Amino acid sequence: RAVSVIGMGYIGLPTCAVFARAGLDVRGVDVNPSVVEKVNRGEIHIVEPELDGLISRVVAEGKLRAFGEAQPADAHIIAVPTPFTTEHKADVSHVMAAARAVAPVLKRGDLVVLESTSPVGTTRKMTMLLAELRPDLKFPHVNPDDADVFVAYSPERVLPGKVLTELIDNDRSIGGLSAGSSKRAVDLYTSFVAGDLYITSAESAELVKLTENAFRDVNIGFANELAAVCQHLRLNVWEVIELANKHPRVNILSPGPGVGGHCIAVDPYFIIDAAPEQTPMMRTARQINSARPMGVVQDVEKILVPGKRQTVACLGLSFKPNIDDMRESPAVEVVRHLAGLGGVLVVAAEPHAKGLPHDLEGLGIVFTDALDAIDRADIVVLLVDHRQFSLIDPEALKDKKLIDTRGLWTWRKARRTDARIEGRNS
Ligand code: SAJ
Repeated sequence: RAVSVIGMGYIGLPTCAVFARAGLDVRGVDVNPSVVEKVNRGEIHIVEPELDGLISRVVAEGKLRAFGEAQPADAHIIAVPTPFTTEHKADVSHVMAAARAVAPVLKRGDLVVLESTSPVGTTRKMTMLLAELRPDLKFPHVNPDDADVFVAYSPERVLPGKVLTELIDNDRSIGGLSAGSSKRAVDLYTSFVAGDLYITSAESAELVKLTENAFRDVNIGFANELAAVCQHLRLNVWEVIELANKHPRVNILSPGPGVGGHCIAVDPYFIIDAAPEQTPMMRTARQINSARPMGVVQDVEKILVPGKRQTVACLGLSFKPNIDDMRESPAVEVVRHLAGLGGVLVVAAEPHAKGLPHDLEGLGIVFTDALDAIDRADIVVLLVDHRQFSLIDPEALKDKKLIDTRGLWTWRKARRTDARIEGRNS
């Protein structure tokens, strides 16, 4: 069985790897020639634990080959980005371009699966485009029981940094445009997925994916609102959350300097755009979370001594802990604004990077290691809860003004270990 994966990015490339490991003949396709060359050399262009070893093995075994153009196959998986425009609308042009590329190589009996996070209705629209380009084939959006080509939507839901395990273990929803399409997609994913597969409609599967990330955004928004409440009432939000979470049906997420990454801060807009009147809560969560980086900057401004030149150490630049990805990072946004404040020297540390990201270059920011940054600082702002930072000796922080946006140190200081009276279950 041959499967072609269009788009060899953060999702497409690991997907190629697991299909190839399962014994399928995999043809990876990408518009970027350097990605194609790299993969064919058995190398990878993204950072993901254990992916490099697996790719070099399946390429060496001849199970994965990369191409610049769409290839004939029995199944075609589309895993291209769906960014959003400045008006917060989904840009599905890459999906449609991938469909245009696949259309000429489609043959009777083929399966097309869209995996890209997409607004509700995209799978159907993509199928209409395919049908327009290939009038000689019958597609399932017209007559589900009489189709030559099968089409389904099946979103990925993997966590960057754990992609290879989550691809295998997570359950998946499969939304076929027909019962036959769902069945074909189930057969395909069964080759490597150990989790359960749930069949639904394409539209429901599209909304399920968006809902997962919107749910997380709304819940992080709740945590950030609670942090503002606690700041107002001079209470420790980390203690309040930890104690509230002792309730068996309460599970509050963590406040922070904002929501970064390429999914959670984007996907809610796809729902908001489709149902603007029905989504005041998702919109508010987006506003709360997007305002967080400036909130941190204001917290720093409040403790600056007027008229005195001060050094602010910023610890962490990535968008979440223990990874190196600094794109769409709220920490980077905080650092950029702090560097623009008069009388402030910003020293930044990111243990997972060798230097500043491009968008922070030329702003007079000093890049150094965490201990040196702390040593030089009047104010220390913790922006990412990297494991390394939790090991910093509190002595080093003794004389510094601290803003701990992730509760890595503050909670420890405030923790009243003697206030726990053990119950019979302990
Ligand atoms: N964050 C908080 N507080 C929290 C949890 C996260 O402020 O309690 C922040 C993080 O620091 C980060 C951002 O939110 O800046 C997003 O991080 P994340 O770890 O929650 O999620 P992502 O973006 O790495 O991956 C998400 C996952 N979705 C869900 O957990 C519902 C992943 O499973 C999806 O596959 C991925 O989006 C995607 O591709 O859609």
